[in-house]
Amino acid sequence: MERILVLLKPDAVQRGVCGEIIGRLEKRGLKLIAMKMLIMDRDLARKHYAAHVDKAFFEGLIDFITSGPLVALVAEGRNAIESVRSTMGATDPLHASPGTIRGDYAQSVGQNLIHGSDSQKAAEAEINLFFSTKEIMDYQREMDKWVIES
Ligand code: IDP
Ligand code: MG
Repeated sequence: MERILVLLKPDAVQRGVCGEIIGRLEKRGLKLIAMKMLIMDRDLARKHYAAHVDKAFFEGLIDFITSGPLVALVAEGRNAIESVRSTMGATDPLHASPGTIRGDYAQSVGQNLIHGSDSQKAAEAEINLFFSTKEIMDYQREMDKWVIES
């Protein structure tokens, strides 16, 4: 099964929409296998966003993502990465379709509520940055037979 690291960014915590966002992922059928709240330090933030180090918005992004508590979680499912990223919507909320998290709740590219890994390789690296092996739960969910076609 595929895994993805999801962050409910500090704006999601401040705006009180974490439950709504997690609910949407759960209702999509994704299985939550790890979750915690933390404040990212700049070192972790720079590692997490290393791919963007040369972008003009990099320092602003690091300021924002370290500005307060966020929720980190790992979701699992068949095609979890595409499922989560299509539920998130486009990076710039102005171009995100209505019905997506960003399209329904966000206005600004720098405050777009949610992060989701964009590839299996990125997901593995990002999950390892936030979670130890023992923090990732291994359990069966009875409903999965009603979500995932065999
Ligand atoms: P993603 O979050 O949809 O995967 P990325 O291109 O990986 O988008 O960018 C990482 C984050 O950097 C975005 O979620 C957004 O918060 C921020 N970002 C991306 N492009 C811009 C920009 O043009 N200005 C300001 N912030 C940006
Ligand atoms: Mg990205």
